[in-house]
Amino acid sequence: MGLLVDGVWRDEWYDTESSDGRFVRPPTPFRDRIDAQGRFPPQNGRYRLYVSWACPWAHRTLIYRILKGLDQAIDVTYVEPLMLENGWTLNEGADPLNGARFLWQIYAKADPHFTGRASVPVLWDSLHATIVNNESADIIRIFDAWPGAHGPLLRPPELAADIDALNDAIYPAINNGVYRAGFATTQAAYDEAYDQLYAMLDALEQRLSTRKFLLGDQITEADWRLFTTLVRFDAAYFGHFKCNRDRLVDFPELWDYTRALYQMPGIAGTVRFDHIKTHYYGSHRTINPTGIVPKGPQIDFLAPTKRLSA
Ligand SMILES: N[C@@H](CCC(=O)N[C@@H](CS)C(=O)NCC(=O)O)C(=O)O
Repeated sequence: MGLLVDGVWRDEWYDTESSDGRFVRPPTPFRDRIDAQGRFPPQNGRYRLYVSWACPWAHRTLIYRILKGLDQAIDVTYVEPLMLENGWTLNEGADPLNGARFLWQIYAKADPHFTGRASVPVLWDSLHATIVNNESADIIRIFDAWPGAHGPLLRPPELAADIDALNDAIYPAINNGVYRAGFATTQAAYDEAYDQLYAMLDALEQRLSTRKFLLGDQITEADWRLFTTLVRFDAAYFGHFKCNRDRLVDFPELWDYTRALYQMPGIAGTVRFDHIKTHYYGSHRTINPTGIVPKGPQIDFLAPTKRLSA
């Protein structure tokens, strides 16, 4: 794990000393939009995603690529699951476009003086040889609005305010909350993250007792953003990040809900538990120095769900 400083790679773990042991996720630097009138117009075949199967943020973009029918329009390069001293790495041949062997090379190509973390996902423009956007929250909206994209809008205008409010509550407590627990380096920082995480999971368990999905019968952006964290919960966060008051499977509604989303067409193919477990348990050597990857748990995401049977 490391970062680029003025275009040069440095192997460094996250700094939590300056924040009382709290993990603070750095802001995302490339935030351009795809816009018919702008520098980056929508064009099939022009843009490429760099993603990890393991990463919950990158996973959002893989889900949208499938749901929106963009698998022919947007190519994908997958990084290897382990992220060690060189950061995310790529196998030979994995990146026919740029021939990168490390993800940081993509960032340095976009900006030879780049300072910051080389994270996934990346949406790359092959025409200008640069990064359009590396923020998953933006990339999924780019895909949602892509001309000719399949399916209903996942953030329709009439639900946008409700979706945003849910995202704003779920991101710090759950999506980033599991990382805040796992990467904490003081007891107080861990305790705070753990309490907020389970308070929000309890609230959502309650909410889902009267709703099929977060906003009712319709699946929206808020559901997919929550899903990528929930689907990893028992395989990675419960053990590796010490989020261990309850497993996902101990919450009847959340577990049924996660299975229903998993069973939507095309979604199971975006979930790779081998990458997820190898990445988390193998990469974070400050948390798991041996790098041993647990064999379990055995979870049946294909078990029937009441949400899809009615
Ligand atoms: N805000 C970003 C966060 C992406 C992110 O943190 N990705 C992680 C993998 S799960 C990463 O690549 N980390 C590398 C690093 O921090 O050096 C997004 O949602 O797209």
